[in-house]
Amino acid sequence: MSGFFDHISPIQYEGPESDNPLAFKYYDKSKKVLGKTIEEHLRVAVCYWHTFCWDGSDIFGGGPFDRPWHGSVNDHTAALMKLDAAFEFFDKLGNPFFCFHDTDVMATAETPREHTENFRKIVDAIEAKMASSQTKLLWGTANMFSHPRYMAGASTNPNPDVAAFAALQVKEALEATHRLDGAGYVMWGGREGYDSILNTNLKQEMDQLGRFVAMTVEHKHKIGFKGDIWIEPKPHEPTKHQYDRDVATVYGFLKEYGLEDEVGVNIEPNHATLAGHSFEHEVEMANALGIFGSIDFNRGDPQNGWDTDQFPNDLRENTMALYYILKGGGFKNGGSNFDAKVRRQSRDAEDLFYGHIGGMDLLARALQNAAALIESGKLQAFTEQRYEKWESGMGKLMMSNNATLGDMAKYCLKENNSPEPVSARQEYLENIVTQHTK
Ligand code: XUL
Ligand code: CO
Repeated sequence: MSGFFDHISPIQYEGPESDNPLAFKYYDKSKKVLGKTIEEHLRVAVCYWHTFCWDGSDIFGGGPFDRPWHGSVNDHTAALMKLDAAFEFFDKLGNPFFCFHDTDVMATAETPREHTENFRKIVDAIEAKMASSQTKLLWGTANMFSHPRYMAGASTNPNPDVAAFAALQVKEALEATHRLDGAGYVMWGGREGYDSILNTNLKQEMDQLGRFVAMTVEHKHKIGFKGDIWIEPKPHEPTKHQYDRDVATVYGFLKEYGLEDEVGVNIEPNHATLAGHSFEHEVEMANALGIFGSIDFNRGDPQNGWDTDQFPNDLRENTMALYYILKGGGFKNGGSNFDAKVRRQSRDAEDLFYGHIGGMDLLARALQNAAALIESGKLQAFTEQRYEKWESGMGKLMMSNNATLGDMAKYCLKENNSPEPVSARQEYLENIVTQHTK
């Protein structure tokens, strides 16, 4: 045991009446909900980057966090210390999964050879660590946005040598994810976008990105990785226009490059709201397009127009999102990754526990609310009834490709019917959600 969290005992479920801030009040992992345990439904993951890498620095100042596992230089010894801290944290929190970027886990590298060497060395150590832990890998990814070489993008860079470095990173990270038995692989296009159209060949960059994602899919099949690949939409930040702005845009991109059956989406609520959407809109859009994959749970700040990555705490928002996740069949390879960071003034290691305990309790509650909404059947019944006329008559003929525009017009004239508007009952439905938000 490395002893970074000696003062914290393993987190237990104590129930809603508990006063213990270091206990779960709702995340009763073995409780059954709609035939599966809460743990099996949610597939909670802790992310490496915000939790173990970030030192609390922001654009105005250095890092105030107390992180004894951060070495003075990020060499392999420091990477091993961080790994010890991470698995001690996982073992105490009891999260079944974790997620990482290559650069989160490894010693800093400058050249391609150094990158490969340092990354492979730490993947060996992660594999050994996982052998004596219950925590599995939800997904891996490559960080192709922090290093200045990626200033103008990774695969969308004007310089193909930068894309080649990105290819090396993705190849290594995908192979490591496969080796560590990850359920998925995420591609967030950190700087796959542009700041000014004046210096950008948009079509060329989109084609580069399309080919790069296709090469990643080809490599997945070549190495026999059976997990999923997910793109993580975000409208802007760091670039002004990110090519993968929201779920619908990503779907259009996948269609354009023939990848819609191969790649899904990892949805993040703070990215959804930055794009002007609600979280549940993005989930249901992914369901409708058949590309729902995984979630990076967090929240933004309604008054701040950027990606604040706070731990989720809005019960209604998450009840709604989980309702649409369950309605779509729930998580398969995906899960609930907390892409969330404690605030800069929450400097102690125990604040990391408060953040995750709160998030897991919230999701457990939201899941049970969502299950109750599914079981009541009221929202579903109302929506089905609203569209039932499409199951017969002219509606059915149109949707089965058995009517032309002329046929519809002829029918309309024959019936000579001016349809009466019908109430959509929004408040009635909102009251049902309120009644189930407990
Ligand atoms: C950035 C973001 C990333 C991805 C992984 O906004 O969400 O952390 O989740 O690269
Ligand atoms: Co994310």
